Amino acid sequence: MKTRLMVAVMAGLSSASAFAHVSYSTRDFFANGVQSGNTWTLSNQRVTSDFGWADGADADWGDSHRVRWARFTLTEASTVSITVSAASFNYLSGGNTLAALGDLIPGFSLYGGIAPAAAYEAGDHPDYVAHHPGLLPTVSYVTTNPAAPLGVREGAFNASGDFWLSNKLSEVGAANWASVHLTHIGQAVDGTGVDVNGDGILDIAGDGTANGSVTASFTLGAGSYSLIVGGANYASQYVNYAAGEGQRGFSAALSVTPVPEPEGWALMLGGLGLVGLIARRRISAR
Ligand SMILES: [Ca+2]
Ligand SMILES: [Ca+2]
Ligand SMILES: [Ca+2]
Repeated sequence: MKTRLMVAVMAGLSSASAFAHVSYSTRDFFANGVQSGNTWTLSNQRVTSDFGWADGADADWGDSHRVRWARFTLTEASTVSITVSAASFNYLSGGNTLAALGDLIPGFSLYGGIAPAAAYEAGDHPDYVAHHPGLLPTVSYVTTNPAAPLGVREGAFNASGDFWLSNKLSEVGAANWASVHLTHIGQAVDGTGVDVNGDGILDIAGDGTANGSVTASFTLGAGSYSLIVGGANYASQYVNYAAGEGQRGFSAALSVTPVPEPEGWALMLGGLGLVGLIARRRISAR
């Protein structure tokens, strides 16, 4: 409530800004930059809709509160395989047992970089601010359904491209703006894909198998990365908002395979060359 009030106040001061809550809490795959575990899993994760990720893939971006953020740090170049799967589970909320539905159509985006660590700086808004560089900040909308007007929503993220995050509201758009650049590396969607402009033509290809699970692999250098996970049922926000409000469950897994260093390749190739030399000598000795 307090947060919403503050957002309302800040929106009045800067109506073109969009706010984003970002938390990696409990979703840090490699907390200490160690990747030797090779496979890590996050279970019992929830998102507050089945469309949050897809909503961030259209022109007005999406509400960062409807997706989950995870992070990991690689200490060396690696191939990272990411799998996100729908999963139902019961959870406690306000003393009641509620169900996270297991019918999520999962989608995710991978970015280089992580959101600023400090959530608050004296005099600035405690939220992070998402922003187009060199353009007016964006505001994200959840629906245009006149039967359920929801208006402007706090929070913004770009599922299909780069975006910038800062926790210094006073600097947004200024020349000295201190911000973190999240560079879009790739994305993946379960099922047929997503039509984000309603023309009946898919704009984002799916993995072709609607089984509640999607996997994609990326070859990455050492560094820190953000993973954003959410629902890819773009149409549900227009036709059935109530259903879209339901909590959806998922699990996520990372599998990390280090890429051999150049010296490693040289040793391997050198070894092969030696084998070849021996073979040739044996042939010529006959
Ligand atoms: Ca949107
Ligand atoms: Ca699939
Ligand atoms: Ca389309």
